[in-house]
Amino acid sequence: MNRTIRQLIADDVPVRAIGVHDGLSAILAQKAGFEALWAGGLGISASHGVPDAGILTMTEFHQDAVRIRRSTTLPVIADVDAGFGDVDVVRRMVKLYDSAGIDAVCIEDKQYPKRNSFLDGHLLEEPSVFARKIEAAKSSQQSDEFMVIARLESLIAGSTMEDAVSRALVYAKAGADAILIHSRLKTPAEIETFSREARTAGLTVPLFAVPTTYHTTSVDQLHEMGIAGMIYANQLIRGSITAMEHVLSRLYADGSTTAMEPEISTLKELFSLVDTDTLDGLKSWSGLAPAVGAQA
Ligand code: SPV
Ligand code: MG
Repeated sequence: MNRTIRQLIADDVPVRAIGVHDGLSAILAQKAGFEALWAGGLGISASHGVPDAGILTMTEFHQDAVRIRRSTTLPVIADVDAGFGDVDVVRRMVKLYDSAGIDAVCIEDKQYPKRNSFLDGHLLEEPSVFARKIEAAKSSQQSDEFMVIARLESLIAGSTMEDAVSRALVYAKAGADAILIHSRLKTPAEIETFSREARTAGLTVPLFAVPTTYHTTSVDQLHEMGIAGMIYANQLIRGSITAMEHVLSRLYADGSTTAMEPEISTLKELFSLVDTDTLDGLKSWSGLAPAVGAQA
């Protein structure tokens, strides 16, 4: 039985949530030992071949989060952009995600059209309007364990540290179970300052961060700074792009797969990852020779 995000945080275990975009990437992340999964908008959008700019619908994001949920037993944090609409949409969104067994949603305080935080042109939501979304989200959850993470984009949108800290207090008062503080500096300076100033100002909920640009800062260093959860949002899909490009260019150039065979997963590994061995329908055929190529 995996520990919940709340339990991990209570035990002071850093929660490393790795961004995944489908069932297979979720299975691989669980095998690798991560504590939680991030069903991220960038990865899921990219897997659909579209930009992370509010293009996919709530239904599409929800379906992919459910696919991730069903493939693993790890806690799943779903990135739900700015909630996909106003408070009424947020209420329905929470019901959909909570009833599907998703452990947490992360809602960001940006206005539509929301763009990925590493792009430009962000419009921050009014703190009071966003606080109502958090209240609506919290009042719509059915399971006690469900978490609503309020994501602060002040430092992404060029606003001040003071604004970030005051918003954090407003969102926590509205019921947020945790705050995600996002920064795109190359160092964790903003994260460290926010953590210190927010605590001094009275913030008590756990903090999450997204160490994409300040990647030289380790999990332990971030934990020391008061960060409970680290979201590695895009590294897995970036790595898979590199792997796919490598295989594609080799195959295109070589005209056969022979040279790359030692570098790619065997069919046996692939079958095993998705539990093919446990199929009853296949067991009844076990006396027969495997299909051609199945030993590869
Ligand atoms: C995502 O993975 O979609 C995120 C995290 O929201 S970030 O790309 O850092 O904005
Ligand atoms: Mg996102």
